[in-house]
Amino acid sequence: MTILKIAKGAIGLCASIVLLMGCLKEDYPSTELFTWKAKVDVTDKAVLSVNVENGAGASGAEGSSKVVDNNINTKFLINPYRNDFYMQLTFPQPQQVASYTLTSGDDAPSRDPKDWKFSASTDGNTWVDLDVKTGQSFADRKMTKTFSFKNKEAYRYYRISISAIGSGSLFQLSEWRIIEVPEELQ
Ligand SMILES: [Ca+2]
Repeated sequence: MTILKIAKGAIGLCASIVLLMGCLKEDYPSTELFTWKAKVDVTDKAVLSVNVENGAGASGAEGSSKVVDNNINTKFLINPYRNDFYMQLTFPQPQQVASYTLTSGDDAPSRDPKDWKFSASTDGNTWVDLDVKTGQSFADRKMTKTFSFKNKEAYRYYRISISAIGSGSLFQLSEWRIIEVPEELQ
């Protein structure tokens, strides 16, 4: 009797698992299957440049290279910060982008970016604002926040211009990543 109960229980459990697996199956769009693709971090395809560098240079311990090294434990720091400060990613070919992430530094929240605009350009001269943010804050250290917008155009140049920080004269950021997002996922 007990064995029968266990066997029934096992069959019931298996049925539940099969049902659950079915429910958890990823839900692909029923149309346009051939154009469907996941969001892709494309930061590594681009070359970073900044208009204010760390005193020890781009490859220094807290140089600009640390903001795109895909490691939240390293950071880019500038001293002093200027309100015309920007970071730019230049792609070899036009690249569609509709999302970016910012990861706060490991200490001193006052150094976090507060106001900024994310803009794009086809020629490096004429810029289009894709996202503008003001009064932002990061509630935690090494915290990654994602910002998304609609954009189906491909540009070679992307720039984030940081016009205000929390307070004080230092700016720091652990990571800036930019993400390709197909129009159907925006
Ligand atoms: Ca980093």
